[in-house]
Amino acid sequence: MTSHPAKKIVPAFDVAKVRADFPILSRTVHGKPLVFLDSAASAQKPRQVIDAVTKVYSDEYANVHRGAYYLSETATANYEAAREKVRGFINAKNVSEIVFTKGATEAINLVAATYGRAFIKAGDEVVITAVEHHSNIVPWQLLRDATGCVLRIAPVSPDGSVDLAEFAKVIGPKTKLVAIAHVSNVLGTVLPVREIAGLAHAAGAKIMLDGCQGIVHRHVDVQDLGCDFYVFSGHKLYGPTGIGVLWARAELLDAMPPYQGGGDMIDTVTFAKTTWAPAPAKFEAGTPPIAQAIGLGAAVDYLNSLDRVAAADHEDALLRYAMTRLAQVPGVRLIGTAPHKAAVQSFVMDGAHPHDLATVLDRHGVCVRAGHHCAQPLMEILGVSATTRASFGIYNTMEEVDVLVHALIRAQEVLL
Ligand code: C6P
Repeated sequence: MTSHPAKKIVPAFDVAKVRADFPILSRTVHGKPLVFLDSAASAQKPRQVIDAVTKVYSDEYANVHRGAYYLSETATANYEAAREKVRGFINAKNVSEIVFTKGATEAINLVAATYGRAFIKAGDEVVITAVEHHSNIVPWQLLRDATGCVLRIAPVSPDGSVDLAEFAKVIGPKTKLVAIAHVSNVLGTVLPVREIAGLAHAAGAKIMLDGCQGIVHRHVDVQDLGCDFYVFSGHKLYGPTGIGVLWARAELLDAMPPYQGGGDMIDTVTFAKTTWAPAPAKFEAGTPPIAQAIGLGAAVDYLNSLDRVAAADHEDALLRYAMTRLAQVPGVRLIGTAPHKAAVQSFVMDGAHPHDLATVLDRHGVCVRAGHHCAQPLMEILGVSATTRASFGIYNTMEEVDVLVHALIRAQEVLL
């Protein structure tokens, strides 16, 4: 995980102030205060994002890049301003390197379908890891089926770490692309992505980072990370659903063929031949998710208004506290104890199915995710069919960890 740029030191993170920005956190569920511990699936939204989206639809809505009238020009300016906000947020060199997609899943499919089809041939190798989300497995299987390329899997250690020396063994002269998670959505492991980028580049390969979970918990500087592609979804970053980002180096986007054909991605069209607009328009066929992009811009503004160093420290403290408290519950086993972790914790409890556990926790107002977390191959390696997962955001508190632990103990009484 990248370290944060130097910022002013704030003594403590004001979580109460942050919570006040998220209207949903003051509601109850089953008569209990909401304890939302499923931000890795999708984060709640601050008032600032909700207001920004409402403003688009109530005040400033029109299609973008098309109309010669005031409202369309305003919508276009706001949409493009969101792109610039995202550029600044990840320190991309140029705004043309920011492609809006409908989410990380679409962004990965875009890379596989365009870069993959154009530059990866039969016998070439794509390296992923054992911890990947289905969204970073299946697109490469589709590419394998289409091209005859080979999918190689870097192993995961029992504690959830991805070992660099083991990783090096699956990279070789045939590797064309390394596509790996920045942070595991199941284990919370922070992968040594800078070092892996070094290995990939030394082998002459490109590297794509699935930043869905990574960008949520730390400062991301794509230039500093040394990657070639970085993707993420807006909805996990406190923004709306239906918007995601593909960042890629300009020369790669220039070389890649378009993903979909349609309006906005063309330069000229005749029945005989079509030429493409330059990136990012080349990859944004059709009317884009306008309000969603502007909402993501508002989420970026919101995060920039916080001290993100203090926010990350707060999340790390929550994780450490949760790991300690959960491990003390009899019959609970933590899944994912790597030394470098972000605020995601899976666990299993003897004699209780994760789904049943999640259902009982819900009666206490506690929202957690249970299941395979879209990582079935990882579940098989870990020897479990499912886990229960608590994931933390900037708005969670130590008291909520206590509520989780208390609810788990009550669940044991009900289920065992
Ligand atoms: N993980 C979770 O509960 P989309 O659905 O496109 O926004 O994101 C897909 C995705 C890709 N990579 C990683 C590492 C992810 O965590 C996710 C989404 C959610 O863990 C929903 S399955």
